[in-house]
Amino acid sequence: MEEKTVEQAAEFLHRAGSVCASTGAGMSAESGIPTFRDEQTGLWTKVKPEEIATPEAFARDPVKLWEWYRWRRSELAKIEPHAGHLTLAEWESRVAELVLVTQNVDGLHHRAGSQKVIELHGRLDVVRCTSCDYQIVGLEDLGADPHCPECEARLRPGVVWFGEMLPPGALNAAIEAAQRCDVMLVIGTSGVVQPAASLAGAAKTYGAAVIEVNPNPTALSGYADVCVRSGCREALPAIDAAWRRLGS
Ligand code: BV8
Repeated sequence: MEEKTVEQAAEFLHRAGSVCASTGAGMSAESGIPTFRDEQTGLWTKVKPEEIATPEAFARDPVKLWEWYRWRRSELAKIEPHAGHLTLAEWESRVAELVLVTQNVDGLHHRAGSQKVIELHGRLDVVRCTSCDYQIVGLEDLGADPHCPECEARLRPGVVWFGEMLPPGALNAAIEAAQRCDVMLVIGTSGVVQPAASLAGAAKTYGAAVIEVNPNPTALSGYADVCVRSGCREALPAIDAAWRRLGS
């Protein structure tokens, strides 16, 4: 990992009053969750999320889609947040404001202790009724084709599918945080999925310094003042150590 970019990132954070961290699947990769576009394992090799994580795919074959979510929920039960998640949680007390906006649906930021988390695409550990307002939180196995105990309609994963609107409150809060921040951290996202990918540009337009933490260049790299070309599990603690060397 290039020491220079780590030091530069620490400098920006040291001077920041407000920080927005935007995370994607690369944040969870080192906890063992496959990303969407990197080398895939298991079911990911055979499917394109944009084609199956949709209301149409659920209407067409709910049992097949539930098989995918049942597998992903079972995987979630086996994994832990890593040092990068813990570092972001700890940074909430290091700056006046740190808002964490995540595209991830795995809940790892909460488990790591982050308090101010905006989840743009929902959560895998939430399941809700397609008809009434029943919902259940947890990762227990609900079977192959779960139905609502209240109204008997089919249950669905509590995530936002492609083609579905994001939770309006979440998206507005994320845009405001991006526009308000002095530093935007873009961590582990390819910048493909909209409107989440627009946050980095919004932050840049409003004068923020943008730091990308990603081993690979992405669609958002052009906005970055600093690119830390490393995995976030190693990069975030390294930036933290450099920041501490600058004094609290
Ligand atoms: C919507 C939940 C209104 C489900 C997900 C323009 C404006 C608005 C919408 C659109 C638009 N253009 C197109 C659209 C439609 C669509 C879209 O963006 N399509 C894409 C494919 C072009 N967007 C939507 O439908 C959104 N809805 O806007 O509503 C609307 C509606 C209809 C029409 C128009 C507008 C809803 C999108 C939400 C989809 N749901 N998840 C589930 O999980 O089952 S998206 C899912 O995929 C994730 O949540 C995440 O958002 C995305 C994956 O992206 P990344 O997180 O970036 O992951 P990726 O694998 O791509 O990249 C990983 C990165 O990590 C890589 O760069 C890699 O190098 C890096 N990495 C790897 N290891 C590490 C690492 N980095 C650091 N450390 C490491 N160790």
